Order: sequence, then C-alpha cells, then structure tokens
Amino acid sequence: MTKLQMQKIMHNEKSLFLAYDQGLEHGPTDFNLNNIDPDYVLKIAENGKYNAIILHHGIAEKYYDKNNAAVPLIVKLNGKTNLFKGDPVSSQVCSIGRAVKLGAEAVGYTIYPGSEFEYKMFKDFSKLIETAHSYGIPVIAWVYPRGKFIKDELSTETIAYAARIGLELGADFVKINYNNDFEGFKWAIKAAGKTKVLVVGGPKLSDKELLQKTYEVMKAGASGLAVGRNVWQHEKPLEMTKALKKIIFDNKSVDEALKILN
Ligand code: FBP
Repeated sequence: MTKLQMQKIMHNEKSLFLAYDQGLEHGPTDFNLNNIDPDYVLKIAENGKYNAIILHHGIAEKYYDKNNAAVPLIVKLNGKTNLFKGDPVSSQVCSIGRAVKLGAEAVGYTIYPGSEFEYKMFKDFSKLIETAHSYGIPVIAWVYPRGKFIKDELSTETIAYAARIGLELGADFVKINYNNDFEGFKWAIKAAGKTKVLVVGGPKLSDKELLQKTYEVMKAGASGLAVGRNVWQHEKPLEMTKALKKIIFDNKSVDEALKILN
C-alpha cells in the first residue's frame, strides 16, 4: 500500500475515525432523534476533522457528497444485522468499484474468526484485499473472534490472535477490542506487526473511562481509534472529539484531555 494513500486517512501516522455503520449492525436502537440523522453525524465528522467517516454505501450514496465533503470516506463493504442469532457471518453488500465511485479513500470489512462461516469471510476477504490493493485502496479489517467456539472474545490471547489475523490476511489496519490488559495489549500490537492497530470504541463509557482507554491503547502502540457511539451519543460530541485528539495526536494525559470536557 502506498504511503501516500495511507496518509489520506492518517495524520502523523495516527488516525481517528468516526464509525457510523451501527444502523445496520445493531439497528436504530443506538440512535436518538439527533444521531438517527446521518447529516448530524457527518457534521460531527467534518467539524471534528476526523481522519475519515465510516459508512455503508447506502448512506454514503445519499448523504456523502464526494465533491464537497470535508472529511474522507471509508466504505464498509460487508455487514450483518443482529437479528440472526447463529454463528455470525458478514456478507459483502458493496463492491470496491462502487465504494471508489462514492469517493472512498479506504474500505472496511468485518471478519468473525471462529465462526462456522469463517471460511467464507476469509475467502471473500482474500479477493477483496487483492482488488483493493490493485486500486491502491487501503483495507481496514474489523477482526472480532465470535461464534460458539469462542469462549472469551475479550481474553488477551483472543485479542492478540485477532491482531495477528489482520497481519496474516494482508489488512493495512486491523480493528480490535481492548480488554484493559495494558501489557497484554502491547503483545497484541506486536502480533499485528506492520499492520496498524485501531481500537473499537464500544458501548458508551464515562468520559474518564473512554479517555483512559484511549490513553492506554495509544501508549501500548495503537495507531488510533475507530469510535462511534461514544462520540455521536455524547451530549458534547465535538468536545469529546477534541479530548480524544489531545491524547491521540498530542500525547496529552487523561487529566489534560478531561479539562476540555469539564
Ligand atoms: P462503536 O464505537 O460504536 O462500538 O463502533 C465501532 C464498531 O466496530 C462499529 O463499526 C460496528 O458497527 C460496531 O462497533 C460493531 O459492534 P458489535 O461489537 O456490537 O458487533
């Protein structure tokens, strides 16, 4: 992957992405009357100067204007609902060609290793990596070990395995969970090798918890965060964005970042 293309979604080798694919993944239950409107979240991404916003193609087509957008776009190429309760499988819902036409600078893809459908997602992902890289487009892999064989998706071993899967399968970024095991996370990041590690925001935390988590993962060597609910469910999303950036890009402490919110 060319450095130039990676730099379009990074700043000083780090990234803060705003994820807004939850409408498909979780349904509208995550949303209130403000953040159910894609324009509201796009404005946060633009005004907060995120390194990219992550959307499914349907929202990208109707709301993202590639000629006037002030924030780069990452199109999520596969997805699933939480209506089906069996072992998870995420189906491709958009092609790379369409993502590029919509203005994508990078694409995202979820893999659930350990699911009985792992083989299918691996197969699709291998084709996708080849095509994306032939277009010069970076690929971000959401790697979430899940399914009946995964006893603890948040164990340090499982998280490090997820990180390594990103490297083994050719992802430019791997998006994984953090379980508050700081030393273990350093090992997980080493496991990802030259694949850059992004951390998931997860369900809404207190300001302090989110900033502490951000501080720890950055200190452990992560390249940034792909965060959703913790920002667009926040009553002051732009202040929270500034606080996250203080830690990610300016190496500030949790207390310094908290001052922005208090
Ligand atoms: P959040 O910061 O809101 O957790 O978003 C990150 C994300 O990876 C989204 O891109 C995705 O929709 C969601 O989490 C998946 O959540 P889950 O862990 O419930 O599958």
